[in-house]
Amino acid sequence: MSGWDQYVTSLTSQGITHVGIFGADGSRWAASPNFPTIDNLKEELPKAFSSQPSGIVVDREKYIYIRNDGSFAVYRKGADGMAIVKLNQAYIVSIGINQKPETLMGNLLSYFSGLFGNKERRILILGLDGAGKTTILYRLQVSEVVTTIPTIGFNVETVQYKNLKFQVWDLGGQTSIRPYWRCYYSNTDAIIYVIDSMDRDRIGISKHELVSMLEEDELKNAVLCVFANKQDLEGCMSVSEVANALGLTSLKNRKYQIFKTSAIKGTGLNEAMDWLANSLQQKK
Ligand SMILES: Nc1nc2c(ncn2[C@@H]2O[C@H](COP(=O)(O)OP(=O)(O)OP(=O)(O)O)[C@@H](O)[C@H]2O)c(=O)[nH]1
Ligand SMILES: [Mg+2]
Repeated sequence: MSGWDQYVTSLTSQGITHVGIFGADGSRWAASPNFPTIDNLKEELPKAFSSQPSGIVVDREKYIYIRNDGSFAVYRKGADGMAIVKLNQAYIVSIGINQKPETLMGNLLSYFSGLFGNKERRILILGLDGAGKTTILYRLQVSEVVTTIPTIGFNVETVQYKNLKFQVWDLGGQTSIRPYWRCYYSNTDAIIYVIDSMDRDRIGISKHELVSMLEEDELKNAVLCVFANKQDLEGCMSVSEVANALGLTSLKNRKYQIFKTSAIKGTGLNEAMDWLANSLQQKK
């Protein structure tokens, strides 16, 4: 199946009646079964985005122009809607029988914003004090190691990773501050939980904090990404030691993964962020 066929299949599986993808030269790249005939496709599609579009004839019936904003155009025929998206080299035409054009457009927009990532995701970075949370945040944001001081309160930054934009909240990890973590839980898409892999003495406390956090209702849909950090230090716990100590395998109903990272060396962070980006894409 080509990539275009996959777009068509995912869009029709979201309930859009007909989806067709056409090249700027009018050639058909992919279309759902029984995609209707559009007269003069090659001329009509560019015209849909002109300053004075007229109607578009589909299976001999005219869809009336409603609006276009240069990259999206909307048409309607009675109870049926049509929405057209203009890409660089192609047009995506969606037709919905008994579907309002606005609904079609909403479906297309949410599909494409998922693909091309305009939606900002909210991530919390949590973990005990000194685990490396703030170092990780700035490494992700500016690809540099910055000198940190213990965080009192929080840092919040926007991080663009590939096609996803993350709003990342880095909360201080000291004992006195931890009770405030829960003030930040609502609408969280993912948690990055950072472990100092050299800190054997406090891995039990870290597990306790993790487990009680995951019991919170507001976090029940949040994806969990554990960073076994400071892997550059000799004699640190291995990633499987950390996973065992945290009891990760007994987590129920939770999408999670653990990564070995070194915020100082910058290793493992991309793998972890790729996994997060993919998981969040699927979650939508
Ligand atoms: N060797 C090593 N040191 C690290 C690593 N990541 C962070 N550190 C160091 O660990 C110390 C604490 O890092 P921070 O990023 O301030 O820790 P934090 O989790 O934000 O701590 P709080 O703000 O107190 O909760 C700093 O001296 C960092 O340079 C790492 O991967 N390897
Ligand atoms: Mg900090």
